[in-house]
Amino acid sequence: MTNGWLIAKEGFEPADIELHGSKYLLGNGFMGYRGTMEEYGAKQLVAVNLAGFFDLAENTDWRESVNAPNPLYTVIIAGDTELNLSCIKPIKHRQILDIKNGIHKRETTFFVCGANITVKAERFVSMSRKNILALRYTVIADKDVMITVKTGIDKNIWDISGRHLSYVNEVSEDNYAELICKTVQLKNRLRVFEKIIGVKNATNGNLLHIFNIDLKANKEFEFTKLGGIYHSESLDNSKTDFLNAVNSGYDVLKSEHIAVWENIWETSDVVIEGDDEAQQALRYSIYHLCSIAPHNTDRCGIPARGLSGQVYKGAAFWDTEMFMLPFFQFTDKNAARNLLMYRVNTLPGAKRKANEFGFEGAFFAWESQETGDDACTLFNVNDIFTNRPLRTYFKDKQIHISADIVFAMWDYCRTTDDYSLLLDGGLNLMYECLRFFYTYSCFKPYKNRYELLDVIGPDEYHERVNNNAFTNIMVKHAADIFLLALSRVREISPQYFKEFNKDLDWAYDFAEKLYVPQPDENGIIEQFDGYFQLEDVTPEVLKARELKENEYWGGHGLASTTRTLKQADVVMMLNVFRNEYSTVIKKANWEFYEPYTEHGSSLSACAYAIVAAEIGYIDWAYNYFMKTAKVDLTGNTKQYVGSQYIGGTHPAANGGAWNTAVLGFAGVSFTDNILDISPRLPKKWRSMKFKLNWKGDKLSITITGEQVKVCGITDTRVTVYGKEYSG
Ligand code: IFM
Repeated sequence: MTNGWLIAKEGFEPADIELHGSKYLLGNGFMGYRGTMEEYGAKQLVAVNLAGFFDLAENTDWRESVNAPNPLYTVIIAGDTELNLSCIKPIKHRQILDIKNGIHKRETTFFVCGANITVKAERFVSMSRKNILALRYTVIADKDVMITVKTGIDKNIWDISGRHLSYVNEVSEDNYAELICKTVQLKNRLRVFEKIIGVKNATNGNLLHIFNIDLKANKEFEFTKLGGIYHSESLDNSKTDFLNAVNSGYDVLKSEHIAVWENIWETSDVVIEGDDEAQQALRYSIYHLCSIAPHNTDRCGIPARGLSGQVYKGAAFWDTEMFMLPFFQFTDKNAARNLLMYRVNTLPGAKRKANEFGFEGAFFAWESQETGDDACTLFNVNDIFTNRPLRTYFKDKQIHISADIVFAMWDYCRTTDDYSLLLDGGLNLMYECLRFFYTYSCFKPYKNRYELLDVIGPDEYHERVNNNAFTNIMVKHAADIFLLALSRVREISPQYFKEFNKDLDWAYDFAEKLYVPQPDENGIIEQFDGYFQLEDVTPEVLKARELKENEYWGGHGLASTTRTLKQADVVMMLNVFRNEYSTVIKKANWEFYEPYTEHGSSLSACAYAIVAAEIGYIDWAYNYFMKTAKVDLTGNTKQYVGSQYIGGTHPAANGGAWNTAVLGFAGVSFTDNILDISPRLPKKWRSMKFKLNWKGDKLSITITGEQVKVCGITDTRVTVYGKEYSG
């Protein structure tokens, strides 16, 4: 199994084309290149998905991320037959993703024209030069055979909702092709380059190079090619940048790329001894997080389906802050800061949204693109019975998003000790979020408390509820955090504090009097007002009541009048506020809510895993961990909500896998000044080793059973099972 570094599949099933496109994804934060074959086109879901580059699909009001034309397109023709894996049954086929080095490989043997012709291809999306993709392509046959190679830039790529690009100019010369496109609505430019190396001039127009090769038996024919994709600020020097890459050549680019991945793994790998399957799944999750992190920009978030396509419009949700950020803040401070600065940069959009709904302050987009205006539509799901769009209230009522962002910012500051984020707009963002919650809330004088009415919590099956426990506690924390952050700013920059100068009496009152639902006499926290009165049925019962597969359970659907919930809600809250609830309360709620939870979102299992680890239900924790960590390996997730396609990669679950391993099993938790490690490893795990950045210290942690060794502490404080660590 090579220590979990290779994801490999022998043989070919046409039914796997879609799953493998996501499973074998390459990415570098700027673009994602799906795990498709070089000869594939739109039908096989080829896409070069671009981060932070959005536009309308033609003739629709649907704004989504734009897919670029494919500069790595290549196909072999033997006789009259195109060697296309999706059309011809191969003799042999193997697909490999080397996650250590971020390299995709395929090897396919076709029997055509009386010869076994084997195509081998290796490609990568450069981690060192964000605009560059590279391909090495080899053909060999066991008999002499004439073949034709067709390679170039292919415009025939996957677009979920319609065309995004029109073509302004095409150049095809000297084994070089260039395509200038513009987006349909904003007319933003996209420039795609391609150059083949290692063949005589073979340019044929139409962005293609076509050449014949007299292939001699058992003699390899090989060429390399590079692609370049540029938009926005990277357009300026695009041709020079691309030609520089061409001058460097495939091998140099490949070594640079591998060197960057080596550095990434140096800080982010988690080594598990005793459980190869968990090791591979966890590394694979980390691979995805690192492939899609915005390494070079603070202008885009991480889409809910990573860079695997246009599902969920390429937008960022609370997934980033609540599920992925812990990984980045502990292993890659630069990426974590970029993600949070993206929220600072999109604050104007959040203010426009609050204003649109009649509130003050900042109401962040449920689905956030480049401006922070909400891409979420009022009709998120199509009814499969009528095929009519269903009104959903995610955009209007999932207010916890603003609190999630405040919470994540403070965690970033506390773990990295980088409070400068507050001065770079973070404090102001917190203030605006709090202002929004204050104006959204309802003060009940007879109870002397503020309440949050008409909201949706993480469980999206119950819309427009009152006092959702998760939402209320998140907002209460956001209020406390803002006041703490304010004191911190007073210490680090009295000048900034003086200029900030706001009347804040209301904020103190709100923080003090916001209602947070408490455990009842059985220790159970009611998910929202009236939840306990709902029909007492589990997801299995609802499944049996379905009239049609993929029927939507939310809105006015099957789950709305029952206790069945889509995803961890109260349990998510116990996971986030782990230091605030006793083991008894955690156990009571975990046991109560678990049977009602459908896990209809890939965000759910990790919350159950982490809390299970904390309360000592290690086998449960392990099962939920594996479900989370393997989500993109098995592809066992919902593919449709109503008639809406929601497939692709699941970076929140990838983050959840790391969180379960490090925060759950290794038991890492922290307060303002102390990092505690209280491990409870699954039985099979003989040891676990990982690195964490803690307030500037680069800690190396090794856990063997209950023994913990920490290296790298300078002047920070670390405890193990609550006792100060002394080495
Ligand atoms: O953010 C999630 C939400 O919680 C459940 N539906 C899918 C979204 C994107 O992952």
